[in-house]
Amino acid sequence: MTRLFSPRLAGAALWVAALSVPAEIQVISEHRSETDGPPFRFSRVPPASDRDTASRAAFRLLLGEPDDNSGPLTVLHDGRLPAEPDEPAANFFFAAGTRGGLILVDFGSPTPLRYIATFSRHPSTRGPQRYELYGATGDESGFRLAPDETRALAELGWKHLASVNTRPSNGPGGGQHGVLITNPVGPLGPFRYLLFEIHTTDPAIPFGNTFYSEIDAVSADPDFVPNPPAAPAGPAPFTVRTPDGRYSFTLDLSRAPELESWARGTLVPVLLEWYPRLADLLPGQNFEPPREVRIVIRPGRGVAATSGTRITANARWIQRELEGEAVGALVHELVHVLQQYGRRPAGSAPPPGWLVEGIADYLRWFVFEPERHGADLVWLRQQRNVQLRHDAGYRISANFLDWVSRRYNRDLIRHLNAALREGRYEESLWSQWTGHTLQELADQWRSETEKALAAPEPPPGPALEPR
Ligand SMILES: [Ca+2]
Ligand SMILES: [Zn+2]
Repeated sequence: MTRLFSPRLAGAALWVAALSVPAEIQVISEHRSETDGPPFRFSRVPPASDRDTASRAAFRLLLGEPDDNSGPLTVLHDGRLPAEPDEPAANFFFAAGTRGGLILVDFGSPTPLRYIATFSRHPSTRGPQRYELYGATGDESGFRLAPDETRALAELGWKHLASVNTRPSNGPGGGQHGVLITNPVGPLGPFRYLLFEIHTTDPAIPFGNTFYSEIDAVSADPDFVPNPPAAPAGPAPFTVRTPDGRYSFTLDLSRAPELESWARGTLVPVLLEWYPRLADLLPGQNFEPPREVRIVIRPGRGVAATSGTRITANARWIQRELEGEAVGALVHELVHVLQQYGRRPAGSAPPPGWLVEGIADYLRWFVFEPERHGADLVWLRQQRNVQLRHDAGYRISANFLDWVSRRYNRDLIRHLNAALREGRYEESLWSQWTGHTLQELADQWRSETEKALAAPEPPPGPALEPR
């Protein structure tokens, strides 16, 4: 665990702050739960703005370690709020297990402010906000931008403006939080700098670092000319629909313009053909497949991830895999959009991860692109020391699911998916579907596959596994 604030620093900052808070400053906070209707509709905190002073300010991280899944600092002043209750990339947040950090906002010159507002959204403990806010012109005597371990911010010329803590007395505080900091008798500042000393909302838990969605600072100057940052250089997001109008896909390549022609020429036809087909393969009682899917391709880490109906993919990885795995990886994510196992009844057991990923890889490697041999015997032969564990996940579990489907029940995936989505999956169902326990199936599959792998490689010819 990284320690960001020495007790002396934090303590001194709070103590000095308590004496110097201007009595006029008001802090208003509002909290909406995800069941309160449209998100971020606060009664006193104004809506987020992309035409405020902060939208063109420079944001800098002075201290703290962002989480691997966090969006960049720019999400804090793009005027956008997350569309999903849990959308890591649309928020900025510090790494799990760390204690927050310091974010500097620089307006370039001293600016009087009508108000400052902060917004956050998370389904659980990372929803509430807890921070100390400071302002400075930069001309204070002894002014220092960044604090050190021995001197409190107030000793470095920073003026404490507000203490914010929106953590409710009961419950984790999931939902949306909005905070308004204002001075009813006049402007705040003028300040050139704002400094957010951000704390975890609960040092006792690893997941206490708030998902911050937006920071607004609105000028008090009636002549302030909003000058929002130039639109991203890349193409504007575009939407395509299946011919029947039933499903739509919005592709955001604004940060990966080099992939636009691949997306339009290669990816889109696959989405339009395969999403409806996969939806038909994963039906359920009273189940409506999501009709609107958003795909964001931007430089990032890893491969791709799905949250609700939003897929995020790493542009750098896609670029390397244009001829390889790029399309298949997105088909795998489409399966996650259709699984919607989050909709199972509250209180039911979470679906085993090996099945979630095994089904996605089964549909990808055995249904969408069997000709690539990415999870079958051809692939297994190329692996060294592969462990034939049915619950290993991804391709190995996909291989197991394919084997059981062909051997015992062509409707296996359909049954499995429905049970997982409806929250009634249990191991005994395997006997019902196949006449064998899961353990028996796993043993049979392993010994048959081992035998096949030990046999001499068949001569190249027609598909090894006709389907
Ligand atoms: Ca934002
Ligand atoms: Zn997956």
